[in-house]
Amino acid sequence: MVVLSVMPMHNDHHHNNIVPVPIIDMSSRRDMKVELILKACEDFGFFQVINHGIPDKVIARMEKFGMDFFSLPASEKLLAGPANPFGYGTKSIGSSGDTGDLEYLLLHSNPMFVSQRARTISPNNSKEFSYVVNEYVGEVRELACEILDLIAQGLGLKDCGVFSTMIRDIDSDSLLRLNHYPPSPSQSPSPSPFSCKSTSTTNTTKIRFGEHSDPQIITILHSNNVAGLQILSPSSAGSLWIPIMPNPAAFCVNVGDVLQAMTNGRLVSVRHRVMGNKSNGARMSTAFFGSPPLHAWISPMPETITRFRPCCYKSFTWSEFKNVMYSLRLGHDRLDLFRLD
Ligand code: GA4
Repeated sequence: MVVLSVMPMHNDHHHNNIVPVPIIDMSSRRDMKVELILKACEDFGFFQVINHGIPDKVIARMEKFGMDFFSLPASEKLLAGPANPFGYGTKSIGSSGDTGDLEYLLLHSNPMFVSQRARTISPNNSKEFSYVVNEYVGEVRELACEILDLIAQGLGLKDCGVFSTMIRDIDSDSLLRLNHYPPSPSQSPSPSPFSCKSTSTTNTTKIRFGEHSDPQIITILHSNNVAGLQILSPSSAGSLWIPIMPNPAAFCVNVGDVLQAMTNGRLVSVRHRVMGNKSNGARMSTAFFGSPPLHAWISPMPETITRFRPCCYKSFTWSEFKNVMYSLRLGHDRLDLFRLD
């Protein structure tokens, strides 16, 4: 069965808009998945998957480790930082001056790097930490590959494994990021029972992680039941932000810059952000960023170049792209620098 969810818009300028964000049932027929996933990637660069086959236990174990880590005293967490780019980070994002209302753990997904990091992140339990991370990464990587093979089929590519091969490569530069957005300060301490002010109706929204696109091929994100993620509707001329309802039974999937380049702009690397408001609790999300190896060449696939869609991106290596991305701010449209004019 394929379900399309209908979500209300909360946007200053578009009060009455209803935008359906696709939810795709991974247990449905292959041809239906191919069609719907491709359309979702063209229209939104984003969709959710349910019945994905990743055991709840694997997700729960990963998230428990995350929550236990973020509950430690600041002095202990700081021993696993600063994030440059890997390790524990708080407030600062990247190295170009961006900040957010969160703390995070950023890890390279290669098991060798995981076990090195485990020693500072979980000194008393490093073997178990590595096990839990490797198990989680193994599962989400497979889900990413399954989705990428369906996308390649939908695009009619001769080599349906062209994207998944890069992520499965032993030298893949894939990452895992755990984000913890503490409850807004206004929420705690809890209001006095004698106070006559109502706090539940105040709805000041605050940016917790600023607007950006993900640089990699594909992102597979899981979150707890706390809202905050919004995507920018690619079809709107102005800024039309679509709130994504949290659903712990689903994974969010989004197209990254590399997939946009390799599909010659047919699939869109969606801009997204995380907002918080006074009624939010603590949000935790776990994102897997499926990446090519550093030396891999990225160029539009020949099948995506047509008379109506001439080649619009230069060829570049992932390492070249990474150097550019780290030199720019979070919200920069970095892929634009690789456009052919
Ligand atoms: C955005 C997506 C991932 O979270 C990330 C981020 C990375 C970082 O936090 O180190 C970057 C950002 C992200 C893109 C531009 C640069 C690099 C922060 C930043 C300002 C881990 C990634 O790969 O790119």
